[in-house]
Amino acid sequence: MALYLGLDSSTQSLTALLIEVDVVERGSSQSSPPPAVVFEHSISFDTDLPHYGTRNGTLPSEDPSVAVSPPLMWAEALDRMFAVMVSSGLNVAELAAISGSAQQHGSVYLSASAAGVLAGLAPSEPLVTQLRAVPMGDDDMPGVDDMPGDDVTPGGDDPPGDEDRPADEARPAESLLSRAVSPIWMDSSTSEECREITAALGGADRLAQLTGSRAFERFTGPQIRKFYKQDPRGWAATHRVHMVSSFMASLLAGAHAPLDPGDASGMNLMDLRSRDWSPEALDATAPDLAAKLPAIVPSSSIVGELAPYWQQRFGLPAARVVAWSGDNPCSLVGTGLIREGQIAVSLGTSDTLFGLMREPRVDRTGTGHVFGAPTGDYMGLTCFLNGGLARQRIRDEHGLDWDGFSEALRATPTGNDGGLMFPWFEPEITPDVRTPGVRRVDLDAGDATRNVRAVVEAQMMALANHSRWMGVDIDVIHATGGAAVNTDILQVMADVFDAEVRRFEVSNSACLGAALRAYHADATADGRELPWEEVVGGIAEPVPGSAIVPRRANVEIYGRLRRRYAKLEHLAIDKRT
Ligand code: XUL
Repeated sequence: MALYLGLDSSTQSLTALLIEVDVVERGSSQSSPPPAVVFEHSISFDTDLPHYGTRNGTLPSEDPSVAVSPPLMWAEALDRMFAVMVSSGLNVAELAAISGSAQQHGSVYLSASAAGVLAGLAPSEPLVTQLRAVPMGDDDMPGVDDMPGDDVTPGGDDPPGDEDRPADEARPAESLLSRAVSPIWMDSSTSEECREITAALGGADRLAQLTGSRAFERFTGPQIRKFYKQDPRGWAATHRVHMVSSFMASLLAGAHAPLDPGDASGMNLMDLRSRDWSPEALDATAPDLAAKLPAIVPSSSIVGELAPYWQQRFGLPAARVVAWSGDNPCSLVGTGLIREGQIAVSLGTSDTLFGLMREPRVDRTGTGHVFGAPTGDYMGLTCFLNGGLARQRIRDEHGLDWDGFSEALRATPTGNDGGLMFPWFEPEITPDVRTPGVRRVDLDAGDATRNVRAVVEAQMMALANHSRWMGVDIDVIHATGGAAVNTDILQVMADVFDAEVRRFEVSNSACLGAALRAYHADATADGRELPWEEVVGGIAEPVPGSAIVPRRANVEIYGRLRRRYAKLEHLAIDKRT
């Protein structure tokens, strides 16, 4: 038996999931038992580590466009997680490999002393105490003697002499960090830097073709540029910029870890085709950036072994540390999407569609993203803001509950007799609609049942139309998220996409994906060829018997309606922007 650990460092929590695999049986026959989940645990940053003062995982900020988190909180959570895991009674001596998933786009800024601190971690002291300690003779931390004490949150008071720096950019007390805080994916404060990078790269389309996405405020390149512009001294003191993923892997390996293409593609800095840094994009972002970034390695790379700190403090073996990736690439594996043609649609507060792509095709409309996939392929991802939010607004406006919502859907004909809606209750990401407002065509706003059908049909047609850029012939959809329990909504999805829809119950899909990636990388490192079908088989699979098949007559109706919807959407956007 072998244990594989997947960790997920997300915005609000750190989750761990261990799978047990009968590697001998698994290597010899296809009928061997699939991997089984034997441990799952979550640590909430706000409630379990309240001394960092986060709300929903981020530090309070007066500027609503700023979203930063304390990176030492993530490190402390890791330490706590191992303590919980080893006291669970599992035979941790069987731990063979560890990988991880992390919120994408977040960045961690480390000083020149970080490599020494990481390599010299003593098992007798908690991790975070050592990361925070100031070694003697450290001269790359100005005013270090005046630093706030351990009991001050990183986002707290400015140290003396740093009056001009924004509060959330206070020079850190920690020798390891050259910046106390990490900007994360919820930050939208870099519009100016997005414009500058876009101009330097010759326009949004060119940047998207090169890196997989046009410039987005939350992407790491614009965030790095903002830091370099606002705090040149802090930038000069930065020796290594890690993503959350490679920072966490570095803590486990006790050395600077490389980055995988899945997470590196969320930076506006990686050349999508070469899977290496784009010198042009680096030049457009900040000086000396090439020297400060980790190397990019394939996702299945072993980046080291568990550092002596973890082995000795927790009685763990020298398990392999596998490159971490972003949460979306990990979710691709965790939802069993390992061939082109399978996609996932997550129906949550917002709706997200993602799937594997063999080729790096890029969205010319600039709303979709292309990331590296853990399989060595690519993945496309498109996010629709007015998802569950819009369904709920319609439900509430007409005084319905979810059963009533379903009844309304069943009571109305496919195509809604021509009644259409553009449900932009909030500014929409896909398509890009900055000024919100719901638009209706041949539809009375007071007609409850037809508005229910209109919102669902609109969302499914938008999902289908705005995923065409992926160039994927979709045959199977794994539907996840709260609204995936509603089979009436899933029937519309099947009919609009002309694809079979299967319900997928995800809990911790990113974390499961990370554990499965550890399993795959471990086998590969041993020279065993382990097909991805075998990795996900029996564990990352849809609910048995949940398949909903498209109905021919409805597919034909939606084929025509989708074209009409696309045309009217253009007109509606013109009126909104
Ligand atoms: C993807 C994105 C989010 C974060 C969430 O572009 O910003 O999905 O990865 O953790």
